[in-house]
Amino acid sequence: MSEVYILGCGAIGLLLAEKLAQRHRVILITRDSSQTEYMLISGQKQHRLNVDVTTLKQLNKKIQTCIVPVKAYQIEQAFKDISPHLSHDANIILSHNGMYDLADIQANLKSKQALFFLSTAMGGMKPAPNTVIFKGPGLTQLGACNLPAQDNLNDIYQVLFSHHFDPFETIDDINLIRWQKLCVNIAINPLTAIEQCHNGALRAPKYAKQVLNLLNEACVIANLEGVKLKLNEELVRAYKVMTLTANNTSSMAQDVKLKRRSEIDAICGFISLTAQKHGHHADINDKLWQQIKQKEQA
Ligand code: KPL
Repeated sequence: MSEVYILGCGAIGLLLAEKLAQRHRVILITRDSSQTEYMLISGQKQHRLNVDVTTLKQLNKKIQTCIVPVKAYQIEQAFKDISPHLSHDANIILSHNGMYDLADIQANLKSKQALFFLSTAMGGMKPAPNTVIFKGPGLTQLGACNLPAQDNLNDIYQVLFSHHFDPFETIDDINLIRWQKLCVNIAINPLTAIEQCHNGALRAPKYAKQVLNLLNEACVIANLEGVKLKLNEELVRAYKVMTLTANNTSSMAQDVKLKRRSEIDAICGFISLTAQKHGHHADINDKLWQQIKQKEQA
């Protein structure tokens, strides 16, 4: 049994906490220490998560393993907050949608601190701040972002993820899985946010052209960046996630509905800006980026 800290109590943070708490001591680092009970609803069943809760201010010892499942635009602050509390050889596991440049974080790590990226297609939705509804299984993948993480990858997999996570993979090429997850989010998140529909609804023929065009642009830009994505494979992946999480409301659909900031900058915005960098256009991604920004500001 080890101790796992989770900074960020979003849907994915709570889904990870529930699985890890079956074998480990899980400590959620929250802003609000008055919230001490967290619940998981899966089908007709509901249970209380077996987790402890603390705040950054209350942390009084160095953390060995910390998962940081926050939004892409919160990573910088989250990392600043948690850094002073990490042990000199801590394992830090980031998990977010969209693309975020990890260079600054990597540059600020101590030489033995290991940085990982965890990508998951599990579906979760929070109907209340302390409750997550499990909305569908999905592949979870873990990869190393620096040399210490490469050395620890197998140990972290064995200790934390070899039980209760199914399907699960460790991955050599972290950049590839980040792009693959980006494609899933490009295909699903903005359209579900605009239509306010479940992920599964996007399988209807009326959305096929848009999904195809969005992913085609993403694959062209990935290839320009040296990442060999194939359109047919990204389409299969996106439609598979739509099916596995058919009843889920994507994180962006929830953000737009609740008038919260979404991750669109790191999803369609990233494609649009990277296209510009190469002297190209990504008009369909650009259009959805603007549409979601307008909804955020409304
Ligand atoms: O990552 C997701 C999200 O909602 O942000 C998917 C995989 C699309 C599940 O809903």
